[in-house]
Amino acid sequence: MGAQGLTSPDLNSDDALNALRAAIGANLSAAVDLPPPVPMSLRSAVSYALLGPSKRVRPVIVHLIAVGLSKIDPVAIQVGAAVEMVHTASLILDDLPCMDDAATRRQRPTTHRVYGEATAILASIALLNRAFGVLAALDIPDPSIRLRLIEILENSVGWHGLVAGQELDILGNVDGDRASAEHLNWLKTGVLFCAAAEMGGILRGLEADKLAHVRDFARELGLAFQMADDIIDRTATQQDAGKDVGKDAGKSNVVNLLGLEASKQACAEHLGRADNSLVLSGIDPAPVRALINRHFNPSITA
Ligand code: GRG
Repeated sequence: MGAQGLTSPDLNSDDALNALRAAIGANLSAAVDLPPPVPMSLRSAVSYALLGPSKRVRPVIVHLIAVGLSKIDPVAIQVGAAVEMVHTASLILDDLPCMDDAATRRQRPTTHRVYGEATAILASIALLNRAFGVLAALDIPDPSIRLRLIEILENSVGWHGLVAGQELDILGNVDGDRASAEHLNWLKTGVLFCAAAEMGGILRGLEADKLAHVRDFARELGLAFQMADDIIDRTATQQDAGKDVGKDAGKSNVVNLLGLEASKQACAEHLGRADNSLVLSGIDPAPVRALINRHFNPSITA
């Protein structure tokens, strides 16, 4: 897929998003087309987890913030691929019996159910590692930008981000209040959304003040997305969600604390704040609004 597909006047935002998603998929596919000596089982598990049907929201966000939908930018696609690898690595671990013990993900049996727990863990580590390799090899003349991108992604994974969020999720919301539940949502989902958007903003060359608006946008979007995910967990069937549902029953997450209707309202408020911040950042909001209409409607389809 070249730039032409996205610039065609015949394409509306929805078609252009599909074209972008296809380009992201093609890049991910090429990135894990690994020759021997990578063992076949590992190679197969990595591809299975990464290339399963996904919305690709995070790499799309990188691209929309970096360049929008006017063209396909190979560097933005690669940065998005790195984020998607981290996200997929986290899903593999999240699904393990010692974590959420999930049977279905991305409309198929979870990676460990197909390849076994040991290979699933190794596939997750391989993806996590590869993500940083992709960033290190980016074709960007200024090495300080590459380092900044690596630092942002590292920060989103580690004990300020996903790993901390997962540990808190396992421990349960010990305070049992909305603030703690939202903090968990921030760590589990907001930080990676924020990293994706910030990396896109850096590729766009945004100044610090605009970048701060981009981070605010992504933080609110991430909180809305996790809320929508929790609403799906409560209301969707496994078939519609494409993954296990009902996993949050009894958890003190935001949706269980507020109830469904108030959660939908809160989700809409997060989206409203996200939109305000996006406008302040100066980035064309139209493509992002198209993405939100597709995936963030809290009435909700997965
Ligand atoms: C070492 C990378 C790493 C992570 C360790 C396991 C873990 C810590 C974190 C998991 C956190 C987690 C599962 C957060 C939930 C995020 C979420 C909303 C997932 C669903 O994302 P979608 O809907 O899924 O974008 P698709 O399949 O479309 O990509």
